Amino acid sequence: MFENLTDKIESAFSFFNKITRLDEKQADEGLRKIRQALLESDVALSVTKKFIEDVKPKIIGQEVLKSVTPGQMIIKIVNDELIKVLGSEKSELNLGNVPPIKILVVGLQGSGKTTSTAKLAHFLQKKLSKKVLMTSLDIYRPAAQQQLQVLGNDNDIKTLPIVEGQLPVEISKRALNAVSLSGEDVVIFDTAGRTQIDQQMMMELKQLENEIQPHEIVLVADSLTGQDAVNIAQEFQKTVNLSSIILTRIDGDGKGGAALSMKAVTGCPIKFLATGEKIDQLEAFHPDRIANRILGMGDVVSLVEKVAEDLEQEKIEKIEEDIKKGSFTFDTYLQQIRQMKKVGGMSGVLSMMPGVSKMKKQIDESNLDESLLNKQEAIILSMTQKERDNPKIIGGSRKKRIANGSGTDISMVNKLLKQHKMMTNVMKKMSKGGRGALQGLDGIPPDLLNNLK
Ligand SMILES: Nc1nc2c(ncn2[C@@H]2O[C@H](COP(=O)(O)OP(=O)(O)OP(=O)(O)O)[C@@H](O)[C@H]2O)c(=O)[nH]1
Ligand SMILES: [Mg+2]
Repeated sequence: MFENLTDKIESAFSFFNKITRLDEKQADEGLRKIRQALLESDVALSVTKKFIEDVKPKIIGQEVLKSVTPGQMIIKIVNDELIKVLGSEKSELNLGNVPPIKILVVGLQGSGKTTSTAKLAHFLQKKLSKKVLMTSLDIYRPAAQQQLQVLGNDNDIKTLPIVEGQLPVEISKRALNAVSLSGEDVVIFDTAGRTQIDQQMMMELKQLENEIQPHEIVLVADSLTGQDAVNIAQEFQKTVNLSSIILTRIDGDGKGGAALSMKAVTGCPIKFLATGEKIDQLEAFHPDRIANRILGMGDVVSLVEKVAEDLEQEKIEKIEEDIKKGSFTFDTYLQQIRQMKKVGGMSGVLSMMPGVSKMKKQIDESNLDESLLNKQEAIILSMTQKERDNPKIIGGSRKKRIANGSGTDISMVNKLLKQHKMMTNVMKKMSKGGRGALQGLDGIPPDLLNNLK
């Protein structure tokens, strides 16, 4: 499964692996290959476009970590973005209500509803120790109810006895009655296959939804139909409240376009993948594992994660070291700003240090936003090394040059210089008392906080 997509993405990565420095032109060329790989794998155009738009600034803005290559960095970025597109978190069936949990299974003809109903029941019984009753509401296709009954008998799953001549709504009432007497935890309703253009059949589904009031409406969609599977999901959503998707025939799907587009286009999470005809060929859908399967790069991803973690730790330790020594140059401040942007602003950094909860609260309340950090970063980058080490030498003409270079104005530069001076004083105060003083510090001095705004 996903072999085609994997091959194509790998060739894009081999391009990135050859380069040593990332500039916009090279990023564009590599991204063009990824875009092509996604489109050729039937990923929806809108999803592909958004994917590339989201990845691009991350690739260009990224400082390449030492001990990994640009190619490895990009694999990690693409991996994270894939997980996002696939739905970020593992979604589970909504089983938390008072039993019986009612699950309605819907979908096109031949998509794999009956097989998936039995697989789901088997999964619930075996993995979650639930007692399950299966009920077929397919009175239209000859022997459809018997098909489910046979699957039940073969796999020790209870099915509602078949009574010829009953309508779907009547059968569903009988099933609900039966579970209220025999106490199953879950009742799964298999329905007849229908096309979205068959108005009458779609109306029947609405009626069943009203009657049964299911906790879950599961759409079974054939991943081999690619884009169509996604369109079908959107059509079904117009009639009933879909809450989950099972993608079937993943075993034959080399492209994976449906899997990649489904969540982003419909907003409805994929909860299971069906990977064959057998009863146990159903897997819970884990976006991170799927991304790993598509990229085949799990090792690289964990390597980059590890290196990034070590580096963050190194940086934090360096900042703490500087604070202890009472030295606080603009280089340290620049590091700190970058750190802040990464971990969610100033309060993110402070939350990593012990005993500064009061400061964190003050900063949260003062609404310091990222645009301010960006401006400050630009100002520091416009300083010479001498100026960063010794800000006292920054007089009128230097200020003008720095303001021009950073696209800010002199008052912003003044503000930053003043802030740096105040922070240096705070750091000195803290360093006198060693690290313990950081904990004893009673919040940020109000004049410093005001200046930050
Ligand atoms: N390879 C493969 N075959 C599958 C999968 N799921 C179902 N099938 C097969 O697809 C065929 C149709 O499956 P059903 O479960 O009867 O489909 P259905 O949606 O209930 O069909 P109707 O009730 O006629 O609408 C059967 O031969 C299944 O064995 C899957 O994940 N992989
Ligand atoms: Mg069926």
